[in-house]
Amino acid sequence: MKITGIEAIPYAIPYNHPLAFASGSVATADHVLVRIHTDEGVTGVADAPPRPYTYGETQVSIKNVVEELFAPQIIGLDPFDREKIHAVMRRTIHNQVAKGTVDIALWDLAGKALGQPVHKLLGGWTDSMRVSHMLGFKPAQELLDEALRFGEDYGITTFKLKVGRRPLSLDIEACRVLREGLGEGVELYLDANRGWTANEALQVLQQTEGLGLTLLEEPCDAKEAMSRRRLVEKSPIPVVGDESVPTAGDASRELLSGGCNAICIKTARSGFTEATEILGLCTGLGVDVTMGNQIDTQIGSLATVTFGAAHEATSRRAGELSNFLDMSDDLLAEPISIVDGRISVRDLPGVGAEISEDKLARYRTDS
Ligand code: MUC
Ligand code: MG
Repeated sequence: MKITGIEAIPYAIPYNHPLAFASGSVATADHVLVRIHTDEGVTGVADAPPRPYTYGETQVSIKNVVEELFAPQIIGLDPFDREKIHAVMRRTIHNQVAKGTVDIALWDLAGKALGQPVHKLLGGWTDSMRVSHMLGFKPAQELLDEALRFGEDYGITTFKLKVGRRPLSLDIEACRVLREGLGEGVELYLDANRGWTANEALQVLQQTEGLGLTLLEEPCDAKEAMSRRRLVEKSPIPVVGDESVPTAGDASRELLSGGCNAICIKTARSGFTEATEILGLCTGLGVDVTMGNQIDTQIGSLATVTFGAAHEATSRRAGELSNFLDMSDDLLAEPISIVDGRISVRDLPGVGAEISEDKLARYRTDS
C-alpha cells in the first residue's frame, strides 16, 4: 500500500461555552483535519488542535508543516512503515501536534486496512474509560453549578479544576466551595498551566490541605528546575508534568530531574506511537499517568479513549474526555455519548471517527 496524498484542512467551530485557563483561552475550535489517502482507497483521519500558548503551533503552521514539509517526503511511502515516516517527521524539530496528528491518522489507516479497531491493535485492555471533566476559570459558585450539572447529566464524578490565578485565594476558595458542594466521593485535582511560581503552588497546597485533592498538574514552568524540584519533594500529592512532557525524551528528563512524579499523556501532541513510548517509560518507572485533554473535539476525544482504554495503566484513572460538550458542533458523523460517566471506544476498524462531509463543507475555512 502507498500513501498518495495528505490533506490538512483548516476549520472553525465556535464554542458555546469558552474555556479559560492560566496560559490561554479557547472560544473557537480553529483546528486542522488531517486525512491521509492511499492507492487502495483506505483513508486515515485525525484532528489537530493548535495550542500556540502551549506548543507555539497555530492552525496555519500545522497546515503548512503537514502539507509543505511532511507530505512531499511521506507520499509514496507504505503507511505501515511508520518508523520511516517518523524519521521524516523527526527532521523537523518541535511541531508536536502536527506530528501527533499524522501519527494518529496512520494508526487509523492501519486499523481500517486490517479491519481492526485501533484500541485492539494498541493493547485491547478494555472498551471504555471513566470521564474526568475539566473546569475552566469561573467564579467558585459557577464552578460548583457546572460540576453538579455534569454529575447529574452525565454521571461524571471526577473533575480537573483549572487554577494558576492570582491572588491565590481565588483558586483556594474555588477548591473549598467545590469540595463542600460535591462531597467526599468526588475526585478533584488541579492544573495550573504554569500560572504560579513553585513557591506559590506550595502555598496553595498548604492552604488546601484536608480537601482531598489528588494531583497537581504543571504548577509552574518546568524550566524553573530548582524551585520545581523543591516543590515536587515537598508536595504531598503527585506533581504531574503535562506541557513540559510532549515526548518520551521530555518525560525522561522531567522524571529523572525531579521536575514531576506523574505524567499526563495527550494523544493530540504525542500521537499513539510516542504516547506508547511515554507510557512504557512511566510503567517501567512506576509513575502514575493521566489521559489528558488538549481541548479536543469529539474526533480528538475518540483518539484519547482509543489509547486510554487500550492499556491497563491509562485506564486506572478517569480520562479527560468531555470538553467537546462545550462546542456548538463537531465534524464527527455519529456523536459521542457519555453514559454513567463513561465513554466507550468504537467497535469499528480504525479509530472509528467517521467524518460528516456536510459538516466539513460547512465549517472548513479554506473554500
Ligand atoms: C491542559 O491540561 O492543560 C490547556 C492548554 C492545553 O494545551 O491543553 C489544555 C488542557
Ligand atoms: Mg494540563
